[in-house]
Amino acid sequence: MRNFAIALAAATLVLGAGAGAVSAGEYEITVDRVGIDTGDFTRTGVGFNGASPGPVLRFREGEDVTIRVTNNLTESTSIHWHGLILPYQQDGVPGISYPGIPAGETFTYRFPIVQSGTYWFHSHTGFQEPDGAYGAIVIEPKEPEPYAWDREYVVQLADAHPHSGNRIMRNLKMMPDYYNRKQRTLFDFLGDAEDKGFGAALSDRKAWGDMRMMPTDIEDLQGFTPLINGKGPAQNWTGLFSPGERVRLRFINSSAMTYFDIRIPGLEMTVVQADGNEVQPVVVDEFRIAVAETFDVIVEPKDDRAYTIFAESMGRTAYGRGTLAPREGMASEVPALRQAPLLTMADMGMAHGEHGGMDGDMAHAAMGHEPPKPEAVDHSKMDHSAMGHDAPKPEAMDQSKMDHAAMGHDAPKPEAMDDSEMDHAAMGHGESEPLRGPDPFYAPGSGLKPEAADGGRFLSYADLKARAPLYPHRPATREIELELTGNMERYTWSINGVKYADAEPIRLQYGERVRFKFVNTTMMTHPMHLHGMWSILDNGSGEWNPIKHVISVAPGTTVYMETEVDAPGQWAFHCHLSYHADAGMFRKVIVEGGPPEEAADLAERERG
Ligand SMILES: [Cu+2]
Repeated sequence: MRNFAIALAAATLVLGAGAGAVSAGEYEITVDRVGIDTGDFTRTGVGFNGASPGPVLRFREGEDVTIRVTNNLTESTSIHWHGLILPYQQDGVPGISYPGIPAGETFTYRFPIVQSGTYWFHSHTGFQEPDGAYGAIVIEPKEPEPYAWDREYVVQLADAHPHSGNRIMRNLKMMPDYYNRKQRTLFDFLGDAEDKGFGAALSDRKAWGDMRMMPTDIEDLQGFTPLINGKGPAQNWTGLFSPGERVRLRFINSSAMTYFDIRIPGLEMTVVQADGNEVQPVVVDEFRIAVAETFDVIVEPKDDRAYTIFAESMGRTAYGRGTLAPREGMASEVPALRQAPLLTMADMGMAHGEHGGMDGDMAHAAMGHEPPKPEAVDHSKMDHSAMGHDAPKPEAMDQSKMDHAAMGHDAPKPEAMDDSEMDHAAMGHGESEPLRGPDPFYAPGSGLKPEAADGGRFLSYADLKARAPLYPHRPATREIELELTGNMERYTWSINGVKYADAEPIRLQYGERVRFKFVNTTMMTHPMHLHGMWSILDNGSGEWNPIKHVISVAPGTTVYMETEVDAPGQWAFHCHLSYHADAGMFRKVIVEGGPPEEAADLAERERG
């Protein structure tokens, strides 16, 4: 096992002086059984070129790459190039792009590199990615970037778990709170009763109980060890610098399930790219990175001392830790985990923010709408526009709560967010810290809204503005509403109440611009990832809306993104939490039309 750790360290340290490194355009990758040593536990997993994480692939914008992937496993595999714009047959999703790579076989990917920035690659087969099959991609741009740095490091995060992905999914299906170690206790309840009064505490408790959810359900997979470039906190991945240098850190969250809040005590971070695309620089003290997102930041450590890279999981159950230091072997203080946040009724879309929120009884009545009720899942078979209106079926209703139910009727459609749409259109245009309003990407009154540990600035989606628009700004040609749905009791996750296996593909027309409306009626945060085309996050910046490949949607919120439909073929569109995607929060997208030869190829593929 030790040898694996060393090989892995060597693999991830092939960066540093790497800016300008030669890319031959031809790559060989093997998919292998590998040993993983996190410092807390060792296990076998899946890796690339004999290690997990796999190599850092360095491409150059404008080159054509050929990548031969040989499967040394005894099962099928695949590699998906996350965030890369490429022909759909090269996208690497079994059952959508191609059949996958059978055991013992080699598949050759060929595609042009038409973009630059920080991305990553991972298996799209089963739970190979949570089991360790991921690596980083750095693409050097044709034109120099508009900022300078002296050295750079990939900082790739993961949430290694002692259990295999298959075992985790079996356990979650059997007992959805199997990995939730933060369940509330009678002691917590008595604390609530003291704070809010016994009645309020009781009805609040009853509401959560009726949803089969708990206010601590922020991380439905706990017990993992966060890794930075394959190293656990005790193994302390270290990047070297000379005081006064500008260091570019390419953060990639390759976790299966875990969001991280990242800070480097003593250093400000200038965010220059999000998901591989240039943003107008924002100086922050801390930022949250959703599963599958990337953020590039530049730091300038001036002192001859070590700085801790601290990546605290959003549910505060674990942290990743690395170090920037002038010399090998140095370390700095490791902060304590902050107190775990608690979800509020607002995170369920139950509260109306400033309008005073709902008391426990009202919230309880409104619960009748919620997907967690088994019969609500059947809504999926109905027209989506009818959803949320027919839910209070008699059997699901406590008749005495009828009035409340009527009042709460539209609560799960958080129009509170429509207010914030207006708010954030007006905000985030560069005003100084004290003037910033509430973060529009969290429900008003949310327990999840992050704050910087040391009182500084926490990056919001509202802060992200493209440096230059990638597309001419134009109104969307149509809107598609996608409700993010789930049933925590049975560990099913879905879109519009329908899981992938039962869903029709989403059909888009080549050349249109589609506006997607995500309505999150679950109490979990979902990082939504559309393959093959850019996701333009509507954060109120109009033509400067940031261009991303993952859009994180917090509980109780409505978030919009737009897509220029410019890539014919079949694409995956899913929540990037591995166990949510597998449980059904996943769609196939078919882009019809486009250049004639592509259309013909697609037609043939659809005929099977
Ligand atoms: Cu999800």
